[in-house]
Amino acid sequence: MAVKTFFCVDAHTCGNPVRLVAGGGPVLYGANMSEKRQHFLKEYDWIRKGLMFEPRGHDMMSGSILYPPHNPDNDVAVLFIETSGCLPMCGHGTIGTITIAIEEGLIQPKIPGVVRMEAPAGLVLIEYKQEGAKVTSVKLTNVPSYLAAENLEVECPDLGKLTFDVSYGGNYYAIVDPQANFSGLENYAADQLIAWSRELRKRINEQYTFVHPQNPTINTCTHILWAGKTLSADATARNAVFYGDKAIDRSPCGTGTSARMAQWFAKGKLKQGDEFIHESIIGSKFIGRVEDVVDMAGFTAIVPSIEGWARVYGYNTIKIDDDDPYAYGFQV
Ligand code: PYC
Repeated sequence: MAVKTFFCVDAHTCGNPVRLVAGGGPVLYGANMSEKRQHFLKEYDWIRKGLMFEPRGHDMMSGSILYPPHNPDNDVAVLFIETSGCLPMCGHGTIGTITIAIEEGLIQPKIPGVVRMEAPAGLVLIEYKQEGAKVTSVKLTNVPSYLAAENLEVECPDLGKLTFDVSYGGNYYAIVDPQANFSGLENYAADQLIAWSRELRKRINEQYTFVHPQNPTINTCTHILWAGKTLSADATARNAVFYGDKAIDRSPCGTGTSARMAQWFAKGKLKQGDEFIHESIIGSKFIGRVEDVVDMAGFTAIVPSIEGWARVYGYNTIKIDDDDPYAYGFQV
């Protein structure tokens, strides 16, 4: 019988959970975070399942584990763990992780106010603001993001044929804009969007292939972004992002916002320097901006930044005991 103990700090980013594993994470091998992510998935996925799924977690749970950077110029390397697996990049996870790590003294950045963070998807540059001990905002400059495909079609249960674009912002997103068979996210129940998303994602990945031009381990459309009308006048757009099997992001979704900005940029609806205020299903907001435009292996990509906030709310020492029939979680 084995019992493993994890020391976690729990927070939320604009409403979506972030559980940072500050103690008990495994030693991983690899020359960078992408290789370490593969090692974790092969040997230690039980940790993710035990900490993310019920009964210790829930459908929306997501978190991270900190590692030393591989390049001494950087401050930290991060593995993201979620109900959906280990994402190459997670925006709300980054904002929460950096807030926790700074407030709890888990990292000491070389330059105060700046963190160079290695994610499996690549290097992410972060600027954060502090008032006393509290981190009040985190702005991350994400990996290059690009529109991968336009005007694809898929048959959706109940709704019929939908047209969608696929865009990359650290993960691949199928973006469903309002159209004849879909009148906007505000007109449907979240449970209904979730049920359709599960089926759509399956069908999209059966019908189409998406492979990151520089990292072939990123090769699936994992998220569905449903678009709709904004709640507040100052928001540019609103989304409901589906991830995992049953989750709709409560935050405006950092990688989803990056993917959507790349889509808008490619369609001429945003230009370099423009701000893009993205609203979540609960009305929380991220401020996005097109910082730069670069060539990424032959694709025109934007370098997006995302700014948001997180609040730390608790300390959680969690045991995973082999003897517990639900040690590795369950899903209903
Ligand atoms: O903020 O990038 C994000 C994210 C991905 C899945 C949930 N949140």
